[in-house]
Amino acid sequence: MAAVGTWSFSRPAVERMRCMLLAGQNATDVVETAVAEVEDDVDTGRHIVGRGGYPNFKGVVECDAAIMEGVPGRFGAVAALRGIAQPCRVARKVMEKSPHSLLVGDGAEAFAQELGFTSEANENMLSHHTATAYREFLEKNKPVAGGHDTIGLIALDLSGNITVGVSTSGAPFKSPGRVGDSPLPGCGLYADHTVGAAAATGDGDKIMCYCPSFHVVQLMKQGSSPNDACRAVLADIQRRIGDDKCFEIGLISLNMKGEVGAASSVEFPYTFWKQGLDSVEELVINQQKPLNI
Ligand code: SD4
Repeated sequence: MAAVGTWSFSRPAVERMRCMLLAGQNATDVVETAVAEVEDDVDTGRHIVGRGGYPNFKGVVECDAAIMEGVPGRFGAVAALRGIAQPCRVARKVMEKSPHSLLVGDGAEAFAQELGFTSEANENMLSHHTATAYREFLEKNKPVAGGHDTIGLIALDLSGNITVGVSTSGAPFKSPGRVGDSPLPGCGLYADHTVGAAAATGDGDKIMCYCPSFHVVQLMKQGSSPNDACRAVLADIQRRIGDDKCFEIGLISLNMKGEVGAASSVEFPYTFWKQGLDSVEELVINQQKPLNI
């Protein structure tokens, strides 16, 4: 059993996953529940996840979320979804109840409503902070400083099931309809029950050009440790585009032995727990210099 999450703010979510895994719960329930709690809370995953996320440039919060099990073909996602506080739960329903794998915009919202989710007014999706930030953006064209806070969580349960989930409100003040890497399989997340799983966070418009989560899992399949796989994928991107031009990307991974790995082009804290540890731990990856491998 093991659990890992992106950024420092994932600590309570990883703690939640630890408790659920120790209680024998299934990896998908664990990931869905932990992601959904972050989504619905305006103060956790501040400003970039679910309720309380930054809106698009029209002032509307639009969320991307996905869930993928290690079992072949088990993937569901939603993108540019409005008015639903827990998009990851809708993504799971797409995986389980829809003949499709990815639903977007109005179609995703209609699907959620059919399954009993409540659509909320946009003002309920904004927090005091994000509503103020949006007004400042309109009045002074003031961009948001920093703030990459997509939640990515991976869980490996007692029975050896692995599941990865991601959720984000995406780039602050993005174009309406903009979709990032998070709901795209291979880009924001990937899982293969023979190997392990990976998730990405950072500049999704760039990340999606490199399928880094798929690449990490493929390297693990060829024998790399989770850490080496993440580092090699980042090094490959840096080599291809030039180290000084590398965009923001953080990667986490977990293999079926419960080993955790990460790499990042920026300072990147991540949190994890594995069987044998008494509590959730946090490690900080410092910006990875290009590797000659
Ligand atoms: C996106 N990758 O939509 C997401 C944003 C993110 O931490 O990861 N922020 O581009």
